[in-house]
Amino acid sequence: MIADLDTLERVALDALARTETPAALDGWKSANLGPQGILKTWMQRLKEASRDERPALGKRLNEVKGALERAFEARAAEVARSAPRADAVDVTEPGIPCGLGRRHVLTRTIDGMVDVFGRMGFSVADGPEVEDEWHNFTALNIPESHPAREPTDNFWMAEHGGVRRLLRTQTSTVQIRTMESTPPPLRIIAVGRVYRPDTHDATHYSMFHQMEGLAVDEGLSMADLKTTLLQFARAFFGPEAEVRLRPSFFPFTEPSAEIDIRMQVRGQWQWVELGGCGMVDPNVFASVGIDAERWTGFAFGLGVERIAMRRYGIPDIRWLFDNDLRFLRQFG
Ligand code: 2NM
Repeated sequence: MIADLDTLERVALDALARTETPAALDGWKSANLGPQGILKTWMQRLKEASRDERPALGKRLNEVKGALERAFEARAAEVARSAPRADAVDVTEPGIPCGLGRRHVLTRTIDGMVDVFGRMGFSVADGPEVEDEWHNFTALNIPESHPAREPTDNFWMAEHGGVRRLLRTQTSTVQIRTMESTPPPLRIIAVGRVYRPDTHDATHYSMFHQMEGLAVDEGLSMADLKTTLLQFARAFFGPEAEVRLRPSFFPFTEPSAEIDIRMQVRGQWQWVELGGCGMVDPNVFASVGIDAERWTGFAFGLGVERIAMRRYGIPDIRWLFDNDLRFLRQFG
């Protein structure tokens, strides 16, 4: 019987030495030290042993039990130190291949436009898409009664601190904010999303992108405006591009004009309407506290989708926002 206990101890310690994981340790523990383990069986046998054998057997059984318990604690500590944790990162595993992304065709267009205006000394200004009436309308010389303020033409939002707010309908809000915070001379472009309720079709979407430019300096004229637009057109659409200004009206500029650019579209020269422009109205300067007797300014607004659609021959604006990668993958 004592010899059997010696064997038990040796076999158990051998098995323990071969455990590598917390799960294997648990298994070993319940097989040997657990309530249904082998030592429990031996306790049973001890009771059945003869009166002569019992003291020596009991002593040895206690020794073995103590030895296995101590060995278990020691091995558990070793395994905890060396075994990989469940949340550990195996740095030798092959990585998950990640496809190379690309810029959206609108981002690509915007980057190209920013690059050209950047080289003419314009820096990029930014502002919020949720605006108040002052920055979206009032400061831009748009009267209280103007139809542009109608609920059907705007995404009006809940009042905030007694101020009516809406999703901006043009990026001129950024020009107003910049003029309020920065004294002239100024040369900025603002680019971003604008929102107008519209039924979606091939040429309309309730969200689109604008790039607006503003220069404020002493002695600026329509000639500076037109040459700036011409430099842009030539850099962006090719050296043969031309610019035509057609008289128009905007509340925030006087005089105002539509911008047409003559460019080649699939081998055909044609005039394409790309936006509007004009000399900043003195009322706008008054709103932002700029002295209109000393400073003059020109401003223009260009539609980013229109430019991208012309440039890449995209016939439907909705394709830009469907997130269909089969379409978007062609660009960028
Ligand atoms: C356009 C057309 C004409 C414009 C005016 C201003 C500001 F704030 F300076 F008065 N920013 N942008 C402007 C002028 C925008 O978009 C079609």
